[in-house]
Amino acid sequence: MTLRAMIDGVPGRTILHVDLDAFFAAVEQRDRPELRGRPVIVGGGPNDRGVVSTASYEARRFGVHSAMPLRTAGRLCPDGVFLPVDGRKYQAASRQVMAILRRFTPAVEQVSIDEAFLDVTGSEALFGDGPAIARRIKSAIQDETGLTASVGVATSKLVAKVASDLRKPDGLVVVEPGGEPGFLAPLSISRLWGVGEQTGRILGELGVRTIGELASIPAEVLVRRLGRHGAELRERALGIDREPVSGGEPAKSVSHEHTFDVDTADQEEIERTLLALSEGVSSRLRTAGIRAGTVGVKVRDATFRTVTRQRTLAEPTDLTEPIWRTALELARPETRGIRVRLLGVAATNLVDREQLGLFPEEDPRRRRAVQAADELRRRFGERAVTRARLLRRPLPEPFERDPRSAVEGRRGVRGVGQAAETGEKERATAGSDGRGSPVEGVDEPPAGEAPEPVDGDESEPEPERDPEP
Ligand code: TTP
Ligand code: MG
Ligand code: MG
Repeated sequence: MTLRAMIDGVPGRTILHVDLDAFFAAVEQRDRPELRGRPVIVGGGPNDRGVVSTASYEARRFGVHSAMPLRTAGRLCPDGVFLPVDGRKYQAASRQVMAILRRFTPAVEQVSIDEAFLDVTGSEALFGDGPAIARRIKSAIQDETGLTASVGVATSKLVAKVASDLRKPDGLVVVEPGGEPGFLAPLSISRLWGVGEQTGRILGELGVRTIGELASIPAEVLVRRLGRHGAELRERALGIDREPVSGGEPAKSVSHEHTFDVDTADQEEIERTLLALSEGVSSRLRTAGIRAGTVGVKVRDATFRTVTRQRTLAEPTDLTEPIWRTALELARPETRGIRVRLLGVAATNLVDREQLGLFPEEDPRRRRAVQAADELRRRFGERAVTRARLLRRPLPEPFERDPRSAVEGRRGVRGVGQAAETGEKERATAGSDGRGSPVEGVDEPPAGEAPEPVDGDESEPEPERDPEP
């Protein structure tokens, strides 16, 4: 197939990639005008042990960049203004920006706290062509949030992303249809998706440094050295990427629910069940590489009166303990003195992996212990590693669970993918949650929503975009 034919095979799309400039630092400079024009480094103090989350463009001139140890940044830029991470403030700014983007198309795929793809193919009649929409978006973001964004406009996500990164800050780069291979050719292969350390090394051995050089290598050679990945890379080097902008929202909640075989007023049973549900939720969060900013509970009593409560955490988490603690605090006032039919725990306000590298609270030993537990679950299955240790034992204090400790009632546990609503009391339709055996004793998902898989260990993690071969 000729290149032209391959490109013609993709119906013409107009895709934007929008990425905020020096995001965390820009929010700080916006809120404290005395910091504008100064080197600002977000992540902690210059003597702290963590790493830099981001640096303002003024600080980047000193060689400071994301993921660099703060102490190195302190040496490189001793007059820099070092600030702690204020995740809540950045989340609020991020939400504001994403809302602006959704005014231009419903097809907004947020890929991290400060960036998103937009498919504006259908919006052009309303708002003008791709470059016009990009300009409108940039000025709306500037006017309404005081932040600057860089935007790439192209026919694919791949090329739009490369383009948005090319003239930062405050950039606007438009790649005309058909101009993709020429646009990419002089750029370093490190700008392509799927070129990590290993692939980069192999390509280096082939003498390939630029995307143009990559495109000129015969496909057979690339396939011999890199397998199927080699063929994909070559397509990418030519600017071919058919991946759609996923219009829908990313997963909004992870939740597990349990319907008791017999309504219960036993606080200990209720609290243990909340632990099991919290563990299921946290395990799923870890599998997906996300954390929850908000925890909710659902309590349904014997008369089908349903109460939901939710609370935002001080810091997003994917650990059982803080989820369980919050669930207990929320559920206790609602379960006191009533017979409980159903309990649910939901994690909402989800933040993604890219944001996770950043929050410096991480204790690496604890993280390793949790990962070991997850690994055991994956290898042996939930039930093989979780025996009935908790059963008929006093309820332990909240803690991050030992991988071998038990979660009882697992088989009745199932999520319905439903976010908790703040403080709302609703009356459910009687009979909507018929019960029986643990497996059948599961709530019907609301119409149109698929039930989530039983237990975290059975849900496969999303494949990485471009696993190294
Ligand atoms: P980026 O968009 O990668 O970086 P940036 O917005 O700071 O700068 P640029 O102008 O180059 O886009 O990441 C967005 C935010 O995510 C960033 O402001 C801080 C956070 N972050 C980290 O905390 N650690 C990291 O290693 C990276 C890459 C980002
Ligand atoms: Mg950015
Ligand atoms: Mg970004």
